[in-house]
Formats: sequence, structure tokens, C-alpha cells
Amino acid sequence: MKSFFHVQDIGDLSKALEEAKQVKATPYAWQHLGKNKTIILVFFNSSLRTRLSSQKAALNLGLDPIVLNVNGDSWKLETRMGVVMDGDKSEHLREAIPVIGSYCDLIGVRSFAGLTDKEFDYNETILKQFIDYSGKPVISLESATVHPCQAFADLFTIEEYKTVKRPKVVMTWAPHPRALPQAVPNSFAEWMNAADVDFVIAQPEGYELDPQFVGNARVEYDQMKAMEGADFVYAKNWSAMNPYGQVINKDMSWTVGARQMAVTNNAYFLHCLPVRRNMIVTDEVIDSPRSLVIPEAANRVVSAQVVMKRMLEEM
Ligand code: AN0
Ligand code: CP
Repeated sequence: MKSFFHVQDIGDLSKALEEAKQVKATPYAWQHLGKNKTIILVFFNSSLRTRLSSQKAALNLGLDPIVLNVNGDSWKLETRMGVVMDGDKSEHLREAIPVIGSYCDLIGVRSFAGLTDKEFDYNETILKQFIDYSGKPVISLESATVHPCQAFADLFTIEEYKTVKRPKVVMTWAPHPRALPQAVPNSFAEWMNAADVDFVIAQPEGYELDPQFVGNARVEYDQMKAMEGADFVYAKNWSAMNPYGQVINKDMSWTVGARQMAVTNNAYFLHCLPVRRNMIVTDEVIDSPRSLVIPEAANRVVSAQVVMKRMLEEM
């Protein structure tokens, strides 16, 4: 695996899920793979889970993690080509990336969508530069359009908790005060479309995701109707594609609460976290025994470890 970005990069999903099960059961069985190897984790944005779970996954594999907080620890990095660098950015990605690549064997990158220039974001301009200029395998730790480590952990969590062969999984938009990227719902949709589940996206008019990620998923504008008989409810906010990156609606009737959960098949509740309580989901639902948000977050170590393990095995 040269880069981890889309669901296709992981290959056969049932094999990947089987491997995740093994990694979870015996996390230290592959310590030899990372010996004398280093992963550099580059963060352009905040993180709790991705930062910690990626480091823990690396340590489990005997791989040394180094974290670089761009904007905090390093020089501010210019990401656009052909600009006169007379502003606050002291260094260009064109030099920084090969330098980072020379110090490590694997690279992870978190660089959120800027949500102002759709083309810049949807071309994955920053992640692609890491792939092109580092010479090392690159893992998206949530880049402009995808969050594959999250979606892999989400799918593994569904696999662990499902009680029917083909569960109904409903991803519902929920309100949030600020504009958020589409990366998490894009990847969740991409991975659910590839998995053996009955997948529905519930959203208000105007929050349609990019068709390349929606694929053949059923899109439902009536949230209560979508929820009927759901086995898993996956809540997430995202901003609109058109006008790009804008909050066009904060309809609080979409907050996931007891009313929505009542029409499901006693569904489990999932969210990638961080979550805003009583905006995205009520206290009652997230604190209920059907909420899987903590085991879901714990599985982030497993998904990251499978990805790093496979990259190390190919070296
Ligand atoms: C980010 C997002 O929605 O993409 C990160 C989620 C993992 N969330 C926030 O910025 C609140
Ligand atoms: N779910 C997730 O990626 O969380 P962080 O932003 O805290 O890493």
C-alpha cells in the first residue's frame, strides 16, 4: 500500500476486517516490523484521537512516532504553488516534504479542507504533494476530502456489534454551529457502499455530498423515515457543497434524540468525536448503553495499526 486514502487502498474488506480482529487480539505480535523505523505524523490541524491513536498504533508495531505540529512547532508552510512568499509563511511544502521524507519511513498527514476553494480541497492538493514529493508511503489522517482511518474503525465497530448479517446503517446530518468539512461523511459513505450493509444517508435539502462518495447510497430527506428499523445511527455534521463550505441550515429538529432512536431497531449510536452535546446528539442518547462512541474511538488504534502494519510488511 503506497498510500492510504480511499477504501480501494485496503483491498479486500473482509480480509482487512479479519486482520483488524487479529491486531486487536494480539497488538504486540508484530513488534519486529517497526524496528529501526520511524513514522512522522504531520498535523496542520487540532486532533485528540488521531494524534494519540496513531502514536499508540506505531508503538504497538515497534515503530517510532514523531509528531510535527505545523503552525505550532515548525515554520508556517506555504501550500500553493507559484506564489510570491511575502506573507507569514516562511517555508514551502516543496522543500519541507522531501526534508520530512528524509527523516522517516512512513508519513501521516492531517490537513483539513480550507472550505473556501472547492477545487483546491477536492483535488487533495496538500495530500497529493506529500505523495509526490516525500518518496514515502502516506496515510491520510483526515485530509481535505477523506478520513479513511476513521471510516475503517467505524466499519470494524459495526462488524463487532452487528447482530444481523446485513445491518441497516443510517448516516444522518445533524446541526453544528460552525462549518465542518465533508471528509468524515465522504469516507463513511465510501466505506459503507463497499461493505455489506443497507446504507441510507439522511440530510436536509442542500446538504448533498459529492456524487463520487454518495455512489448508490439511498438519500432520504425525511430523517424520521430514514431512521425506521435502523441497526446503527451514525450522526455527523457537514457543511454544504454548494455554496461550498457554508452552513445553510442549523435545524435543531435534526439533533439525534430519543424521538429518532425510538423508531430504530434499538440502534447503536455512533459518532467519530469530537461531538457537541445537545447539538449533534442529546445527552440521553450519547450517555445511553446503546452509544458506542468510546469503543469506536478505541478502534482507531486498530485501524491505524492495520494500515501501518501493511505498509511495513511491504518494505
Ligand atoms: C472535524 C471534522 O468534522 O472534520 C474533525 C472530525 C474528526 N471536526 C471538527 O472540527 C469539530
Ligand atoms: N475522530 C477524530 O479524528 O478525532 P480527532 O480530530 O480528535 O483526531
